[in-house]
Amino acid sequence: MTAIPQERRLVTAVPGPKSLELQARRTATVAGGVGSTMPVFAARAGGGVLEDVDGNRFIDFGSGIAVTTVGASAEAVVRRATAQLADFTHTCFMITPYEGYVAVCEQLAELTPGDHAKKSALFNSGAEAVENAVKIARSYTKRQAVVVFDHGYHGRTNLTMALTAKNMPYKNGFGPFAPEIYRVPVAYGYRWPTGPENCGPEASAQAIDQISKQIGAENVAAIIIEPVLGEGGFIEPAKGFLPALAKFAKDNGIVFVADEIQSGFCRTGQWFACEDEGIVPDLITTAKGIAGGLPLAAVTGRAEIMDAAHSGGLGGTYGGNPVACAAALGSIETMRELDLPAKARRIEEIMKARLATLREKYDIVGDVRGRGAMIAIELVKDRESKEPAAEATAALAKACQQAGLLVLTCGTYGNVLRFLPPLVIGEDLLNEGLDIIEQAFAGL
Ligand code: PLZ
Repeated sequence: MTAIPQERRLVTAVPGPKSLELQARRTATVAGGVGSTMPVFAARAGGGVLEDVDGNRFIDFGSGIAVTTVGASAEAVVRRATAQLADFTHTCFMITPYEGYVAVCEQLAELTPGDHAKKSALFNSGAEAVENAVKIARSYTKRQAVVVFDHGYHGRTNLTMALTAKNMPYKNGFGPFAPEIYRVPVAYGYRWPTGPENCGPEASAQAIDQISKQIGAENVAAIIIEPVLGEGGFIEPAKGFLPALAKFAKDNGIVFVADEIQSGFCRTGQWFACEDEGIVPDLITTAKGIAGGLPLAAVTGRAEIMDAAHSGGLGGTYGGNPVACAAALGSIETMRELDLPAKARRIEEIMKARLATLREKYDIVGDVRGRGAMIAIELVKDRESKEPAAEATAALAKACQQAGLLVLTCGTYGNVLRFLPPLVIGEDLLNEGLDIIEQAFAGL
């Protein structure tokens, strides 16, 4: 699978001298608005390990934000992408099409929920896929309004900034934003005022009431939701919420869009997270895990909706690039061969058991949640007030990184530690990563 030894190894301070040198070059030439979580520069990566330019090896609990699900250099991805590179790098599908694009659309039709006729269009990034889902839904419904949710994240382009909930760092100072976007409550069980058990029905009633009274269902083109909210804090909408919204959409001729850019492609222990409650979305947006690290994104959905946009209305120079399509076919082949949904469920079992002990031991752990290999801890100053503990979260992430474990944070309040290991990570490394997390809590 990979030439990199699957072991953690620290041989210099973090960051080491070579990373520091590159950091100086970067500061001089890379725009300040582009941030990085880790102060080290990558040299190679594979399996569950990322090696930096100084030879330090980190256990990877980030997967480049849920992208390298099959590892950063999966054999089938490298093999197929390499062969495609040698054949041709680009023709532009809008000029002279090629088989790889069609083959990826066939895979998407087969793998996404529902047995209706499906079609897809391919793009470069998640944000671009979401933008196109909006275009397609508006064409189909001849309506304009788009409904999104508290804590939702959908990208950084102009339209998707408007769809994204959190101001800093995504939107601040970057307006004006696109019109006809409306935000309604989401079923955030841990923070629901009347408790998690009431959250699903109450939140869906509130959301539906707001849509009906403030927008008018007949004006709504699309409802867009992440079946597990990612950047907003790994929030699993309380049970019943997604089915209620999907039914409301169906009853009112609204296109129901599942944004599975982060949660899709085996990450949550199923091929797609919306399968958990049997949701069959009208459209589904995918990216990240689909192509093992190459830039590819898709909108997949009911054939009649996907065909609503006029011929030539959808596209882009690079959308469905042949090398990215070859990588996607390699990535999907790997997911099937290694049964990665099962691997994600095993990762959940191991992580949840160990994180439950952390919750017993430390009051700062307010909630442990997530599914598959999309697991998070929400940190609070005390369990009664649930005041977010953002500083402790940042300190814990830093302590883990210093000890050789790459972890990420997220959440509207910046108080969520999130874990997104590659699904091919070995159990020894997974447990060693969890040891480091335990040590970081002990050292708080
Ligand atoms: N929809 C659900 O998670 C990307 C963003 C990181 P792009 N999430 C990581 C950052 O700070 O930019 C994402 C997502 C969901 C859409 C997107 C956007 O995907 O490929 O980053 O455009």
